[in-house]
Amino acid sequence: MNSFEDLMEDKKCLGCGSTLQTDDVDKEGFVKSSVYEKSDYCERCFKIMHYGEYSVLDKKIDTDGIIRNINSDEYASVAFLVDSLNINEKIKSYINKFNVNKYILITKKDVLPKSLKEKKLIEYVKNNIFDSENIMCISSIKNYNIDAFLKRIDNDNVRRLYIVGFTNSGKSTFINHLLTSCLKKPTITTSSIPNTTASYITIKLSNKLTIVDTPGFIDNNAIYNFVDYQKVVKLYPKKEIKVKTFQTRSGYAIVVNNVLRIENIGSKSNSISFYMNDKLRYEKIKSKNDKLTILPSVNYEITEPTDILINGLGFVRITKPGNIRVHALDLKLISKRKSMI
Ligand SMILES: Nc1nc2c(ncn2[C@@H]2O[C@H](COP(=O)(O)OP(=O)(O)OP(=O)(O)O)[C@@H](O)[C@H]2O)c(=O)[nH]1
Ligand SMILES: [Mg+2]
Repeated sequence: MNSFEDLMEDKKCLGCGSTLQTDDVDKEGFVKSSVYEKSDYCERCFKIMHYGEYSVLDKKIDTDGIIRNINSDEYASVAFLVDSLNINEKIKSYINKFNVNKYILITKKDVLPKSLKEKKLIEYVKNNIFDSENIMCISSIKNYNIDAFLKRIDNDNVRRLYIVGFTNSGKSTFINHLLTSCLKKPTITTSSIPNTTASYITIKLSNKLTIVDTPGFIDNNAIYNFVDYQKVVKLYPKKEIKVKTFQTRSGYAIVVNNVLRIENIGSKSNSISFYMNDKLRYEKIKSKNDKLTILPSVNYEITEPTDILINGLGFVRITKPGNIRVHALDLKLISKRKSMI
């Protein structure tokens, strides 16, 4: 028979997968001993769910360990979730580390403007990140393509599907949606702060299919490393983006909140389109106005339509050849790619 301690070790938080414990308030899985017996959730999950009070888990996610575990599971398939506003080359090296059957799900399609066609996204991922026929766009919130994906994995006889990807890519929201569609209660904690899921959460979705939620990989170059978490929550779009396009003559700049300044330093006018939260404050100013010039900057020579990515916020499309200067909170946030549009 198990001792009381053994039983205590076995009880897991339904929201984040941590083992519930009553000893250390600063460690994952903490609940007060008075409520341990009746708690299904740790205090952190409870506060996120009921009060919108966020605290970030102080835990280093063992990415290599997760990948190793999955690769050594002979029944494993992987769905690698990629946030549609944050498709960058870094993802490629992570996907390549999995040597099991793989699917790429481009998430949060509902936040993309309708003008950005799904075909373009899939083509971009296929040509630049992972050359496969197993790439789909989904939206958990709008129930888009979820049934089609379930049908696909059923046809492929997938038995254990690990949901992996960077933090905030929408893994737990996706699983909650699967639970709802199977008439089960959506139990997993979700939030737009990093590291919401702390450990594996295994859910038997049907007799044939088990789903495993995993802690998201941390990207040291993403916006949540540079802005406090309460602000991160506000920066990310919640609804379909209305693209903000500015015809910008040479000697003008666009400033977005206190985060980003994009300046036309070329000789000709350019068209600058923001694929990010349209509720942020966008201001067109003359270059001589020094707003945000205190932030570090990088110059880009644009020779073809280009997207400048601001990791975790979205991207800015520069349409015409020219020269652009970008000031940002940190230059690690910034990268560029050939425009996917
Ligand atoms: N608009 C929209 N938002 C989504 C969708 N899926 C997830 N989100 C939001 O994205 C944020 C992150 O979602 P989570 O499901 O917690 O992400 P995760 O990948 O499980 O994150 P970690 O557990 O930290 O690895 C939350 O604010 C969700 O509401 C979607 O389909 N559409
Ligand atoms: Mg999660």
